Amino acid sequence: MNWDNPLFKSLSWSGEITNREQKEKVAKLVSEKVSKGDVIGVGSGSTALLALESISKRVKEEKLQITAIPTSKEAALHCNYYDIPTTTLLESRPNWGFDGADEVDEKLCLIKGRGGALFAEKLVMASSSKTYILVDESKFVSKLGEKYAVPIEVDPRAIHLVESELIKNFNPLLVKLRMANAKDGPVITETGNLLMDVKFQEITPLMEQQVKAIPGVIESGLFLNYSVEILSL
Ligand code: ABF
Repeated sequence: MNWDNPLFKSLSWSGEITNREQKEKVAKLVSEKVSKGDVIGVGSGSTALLALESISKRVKEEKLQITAIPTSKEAALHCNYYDIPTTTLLESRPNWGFDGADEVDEKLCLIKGRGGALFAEKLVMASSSKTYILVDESKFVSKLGEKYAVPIEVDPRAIHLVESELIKNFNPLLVKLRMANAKDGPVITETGNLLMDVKFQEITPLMEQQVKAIPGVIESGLFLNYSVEILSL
């Protein structure tokens, strides 16, 4: 694949970046963590993109050699855009990583996956001894789930089973299949699965394992006990 093609360059980021100023400052903080030779897990989303941009400046200025393990095709494209070589979890393990989040509580538990890349984000995070979570102040919550539903990636054959098990076990307030739009139908993840957004009444410490134990659930956006450090202002 020739990532140098101008077509890919134009694909860098088309979405609007909210709280850009704060995110850029946090991005700069993470760029200071980079050392020569690091293998770095690269998260998805706008904050992770700004972090990558900031890291790429240091890499160029100081001629640091680093390798990235991207958590999505979007992140892989961005790495290529910034001339940062990539590898995979099959070939290497990250020394550390960085990623964004949708919600963070005081115990450093997270909800992630609004961008739909939660499966690879969790694989990379679980493979890293430390992940910096980059957030602006809008991401802090006193109770996990207070703003966002929890995304759950589900094998398409299992959507009815997963829905009924979720209702039976947790009596959630809402279970919704994530739609791209009415015309295109549901969002399909990079691994060919569907996403259910689930608003739970309460999120308890064992819930990540309990949700994952439902047959057909590939992964959830609950990141309840990982080695993370929050970088914020
Ligand atoms: C990824 O990007 C996701 O897990 C999370 O949903 C989202 C956060 O995006 P942003 O940094 O744009 O708010 O980290």
